[in-house]
Formats: sequence, structure tokens, C-alpha cells
Amino acid sequence: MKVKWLLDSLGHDYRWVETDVMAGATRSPDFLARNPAGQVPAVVLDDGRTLAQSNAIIGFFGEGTPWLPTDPWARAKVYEWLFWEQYSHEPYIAVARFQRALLGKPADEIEPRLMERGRAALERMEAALTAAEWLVGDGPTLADLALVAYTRTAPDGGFDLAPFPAIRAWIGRVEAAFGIG
Ligand SMILES: N[C@@H](CCC(=O)N[C@@H](CS)C(=O)NCC(=O)O)C(=O)O
Repeated sequence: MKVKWLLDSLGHDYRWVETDVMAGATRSPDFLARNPAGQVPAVVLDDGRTLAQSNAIIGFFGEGTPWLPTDPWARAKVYEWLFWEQYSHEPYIAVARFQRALLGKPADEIEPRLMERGRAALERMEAALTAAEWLVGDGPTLADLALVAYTRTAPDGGFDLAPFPAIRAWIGRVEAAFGIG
């Protein structure tokens, strides 16, 4: 969805190919020929080149926009959040959501570590967003776009956002900035 929101906000023309992960569509020979990692999202450019990994894709399309700063320090801070999202946020918050909402696992079958680490990620974000309105600098960046994706759906994985008022207010700001419905 990060990719879709960015392309929509930038007014890019694209064709969305629905890919049924649960039915194994990302493991078909055709898909693997495009992305040997066997994962969505993956984009195929007009010239046939393929790019995978959500944060690489938004980095590519975000180039030249205000959402990817040119200042080396600000840009590095954006990447700091993007890498953190992949290693310390998504593996807990998105995985708990996948298990609860898509596999239908009951709460007591979710590994406690997922919930502990997911809450720790939310606590880190709450502290950052209590100190500042945006994750990097004084306006929205790809860091906010990348982090809002699974943060806004964290309740689907059993994470209560009530104790995180700064995150809740930030979600509204990011949705407004990127036109996320
Ligand atoms: N780090 C990757 C994660 C991509 C990923 O895990 N995609 C999952 C769906 S959310 C997938 O395609 N799984 C299919 C599979 O592994 O066969 C990203 O941010 O793009």
C-alpha cells in the first residue's frame, strides 16, 4: 500500500496487478522470474526492469520529491527509519496482524515476543512523535509513509493504540499529507 499511496499522490499512471499471496501466486514461475524473492510488492517499469522491496520502491519513486530530502543528513535520517521499519517494526506488528487477521489465530496463540517487540516499536515511535510532528524534519517524508502503513493497522494484530496519542494524531497527519483514505 505504501507504493500505491505514493504513486497515487504523485499522479503516476500504473496498472495494479492483484497477486494472491495466500494462494501462492508469488511463487509461480512467472512471478519468480520477475522477483526471485517471491514477494510483493514488486513493480515492473515500462522498460521491463523490476524493483522489489517496498522501501526501495518508494525510494525510487520518491526521488526528486520533497518527501525524500536532498540534504545528506536528513536523507540518512529517512533511511534510518526505513531500515528500522524493516527490522524492528514490520517483523512484529505486521506479522502479528497477518497471524490474527489473515490466518485467524486467536490472541493466546500469538507468540508473546511478537507483542512485546511490537509494543516496544510503538513506544519508540510515540517518544519520537511526542517530541516532533514528523519523523524527520518539519514535514512529511518517506519515513512517515513507510511507518504509517503497518502502524495504522496495528490494532488488527491486537495492538491497542489508545496509550499512544502522539501516534494516533500523527497517523491523521500522514494520511492527510499523502491522501490516504
Ligand atoms: N520486506 C519486504 C516484505 C515483503 C513481504 O513480506 N511480502 C509478503 C506479503 S506482505 C509476500 O509477498 N509473501 C509471499 C511469499 O513469501 O510467498 C517489503 O517491505 O517489501
